[in-house]
Parts: sequence; C-alpha cells; structure tokens
Amino acid sequence: MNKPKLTYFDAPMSRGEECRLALHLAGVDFEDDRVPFAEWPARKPSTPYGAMPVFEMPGHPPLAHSNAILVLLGRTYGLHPKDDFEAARHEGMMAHVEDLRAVVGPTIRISDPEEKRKVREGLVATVLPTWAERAERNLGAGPFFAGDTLHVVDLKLHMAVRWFAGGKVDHIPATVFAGFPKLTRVHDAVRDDARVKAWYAR
Ligand SMILES: N[C@@H](CCC(=O)N[C@@H](CS)C(=O)NCC(=O)O)C(=O)O
Repeated sequence: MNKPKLTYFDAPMSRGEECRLALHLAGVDFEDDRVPFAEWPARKPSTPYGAMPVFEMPGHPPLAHSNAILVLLGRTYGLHPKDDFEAARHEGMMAHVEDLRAVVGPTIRISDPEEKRKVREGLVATVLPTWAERAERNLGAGPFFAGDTLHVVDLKLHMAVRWFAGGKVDHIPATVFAGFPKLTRVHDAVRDDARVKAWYAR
C-alpha cells in the first residue's frame, strides 16, 4: 500500500460515504476500496472491530470507527476545529448521529415485514423527531454546524438527513426531518458545496 485507503461497502451511504467525502474534500489521493455486499462476510474477520469503514495509511495499523476516521482526517486537513473545546462540541454532534444510527440501523435486520413496519412507524412517531429536535437545538445560525465553514461534522449530519430524504427507507417518510429547518439547511449546504457536487459528478 503506497497511498491511503478507505474500505467500505460499494454504495454511497452512511459511515463510509461520509469518510470518502472527507477524503475528497481534503484533496487526498486515496484508494477507494469498495466491498461488494457478497464479499463482506469473508472480509469481516480481518477488520479491527468486525465492521466498516476502515481507513489505512502507510506506516500505520488499520483505523476503524467513522468518527475516529473523520476526526483524524479533519484534524489533519483543516476540516475539524483546532480549539479543543470546539472540537469536542463537534464530536458531541457526531456522537448524536451515531446514536441515531444505533436505533435505526438494527431495523434493517428485522425480517418480518409487519414487525419492521411497526417498529419503524414507532421511530417516526417518537424517536426520529426527538433526535432531530435535539440536533436542531445544538445548531446555530448556519448554514453549517459552526457557521460558514464546512467541517467533518457537517458531512456526518448531511449523511444522516440524506438517509431518509431520498425516500428509500421503507416506512420512514422522506419528509421526516422536513420540519427541522436548521438540519435541512446543513444537509442542503453540504449538498450544494462545489467539492461535494464534484464528487458526485465523477
Ligand atoms: N461505530 C462504527 C460502526 C460501524 C458499522 O456498524 N458499520 C456497518 C456499516 S455502516 C457495518 O460494517 N455493518 C456490517 C456488519 O456489522 O457486519 C463506526 O462508526 O464506524
């Protein structure tokens, strides 16, 4: 390996895509290792914690956990605050996104369609608006988490909102976060960033 490598599923989603975006925004020439879903079970045991994304840099052991990867990239390439307290505030919001994934993620594995519908409708009624209200409470005048400058936290918030905004998650309406203008504004500001547009125009 002679350049950084990011390993994740072959899909523009979630924890892996936010790390790819961070690498792209940082201008890093990286190997974009996309694992077909069918190959994941064979590769899983060789990852640090049995999950992806995994980031590798020449001369270092593989690094796992999206927030650790994002903070490393953010610190290295100016996409995370230098001030320790402000950085921790950003990391708090990043943990809030992981809290959301921790409740919605397991519903993907519910095999009974009726049970899945019930559980997801329950999330739409309570957990998702509560999560969004708490995120919103910690957002300022925007457009990004910390004003005019895009940081890794914004990439993470963008991916969280985008997850549902596409309308492709059964039983979770695309409008589930539409009533939260600050969250929507972060999502849109990241979407409209020229570097992000360039990534999707490849
Ligand atoms: N805390 C980890 C969670 C990683 C995680 O659960 N990744 C999912 C994909 S987003 C995964 O690897 N799922 C497949 C599996 O657990 O076997 C992080 O933030 O990266």
